[in-house]
Amino acid sequence: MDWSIVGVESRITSLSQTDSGTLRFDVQQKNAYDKIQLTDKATLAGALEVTIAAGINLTSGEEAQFELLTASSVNGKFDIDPTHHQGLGRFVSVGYKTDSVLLSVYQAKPGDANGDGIFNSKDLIIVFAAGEYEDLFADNSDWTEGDWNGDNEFDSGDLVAAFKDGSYTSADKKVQSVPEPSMSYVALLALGIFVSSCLRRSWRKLPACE
Ligand SMILES: [Ca+2]
Ligand SMILES: [Ca+2]
Ligand SMILES: [Ca+2]
Ligand SMILES: [Ca+2]
Repeated sequence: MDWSIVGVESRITSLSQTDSGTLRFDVQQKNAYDKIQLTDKATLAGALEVTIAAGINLTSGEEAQFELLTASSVNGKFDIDPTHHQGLGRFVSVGYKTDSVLLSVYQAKPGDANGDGIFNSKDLIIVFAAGEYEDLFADNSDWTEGDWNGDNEFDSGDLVAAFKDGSYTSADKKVQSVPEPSMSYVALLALGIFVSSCLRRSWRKLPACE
């Protein structure tokens, strides 16, 4: 199924997708996107493709949800769905409910490398493990590898941008009210720069920091 313009498809009552089938949706704006409304059941098995227009500008930390499909019941899942990082901190995921399929588009805050809604030590571990901090290769880092200011490099400018944003938390999971940071911005920035300079020392075979 494919539409050149966005719209609601409600002429069909049920849907049975095969393994080789592909459902394509366009998301043009927060309130303008393709949707399938079924009165009977939906069976999913193939691929889901979603084209999201650049024009749906989300602010930092904002999540938009799109109800792509509603049915009396949703059985199965797509074999292939667009759950991934799309670039520049935009994370897309697909959620399945008993009677609907939801697409979530989330604009992560600087520092939130894995797009789980919080910036914590896990994100720092992820980006330093990627090993691209001030490396010798040009334009080789994306958001999940520490580039939080969009210049395709992971360097001190990204740590500054992330800690300045002030969303760092010691919490392990996203909670409704984000707790106050347990350390000050300055202390965390110093820690980040210390860690990164240690990593660079060990990379350059200089004595590592004790
Ligand atoms: Ca995170
Ligand atoms: Ca680089
Ligand atoms: Ca990379
Ligand atoms: Ca950068």
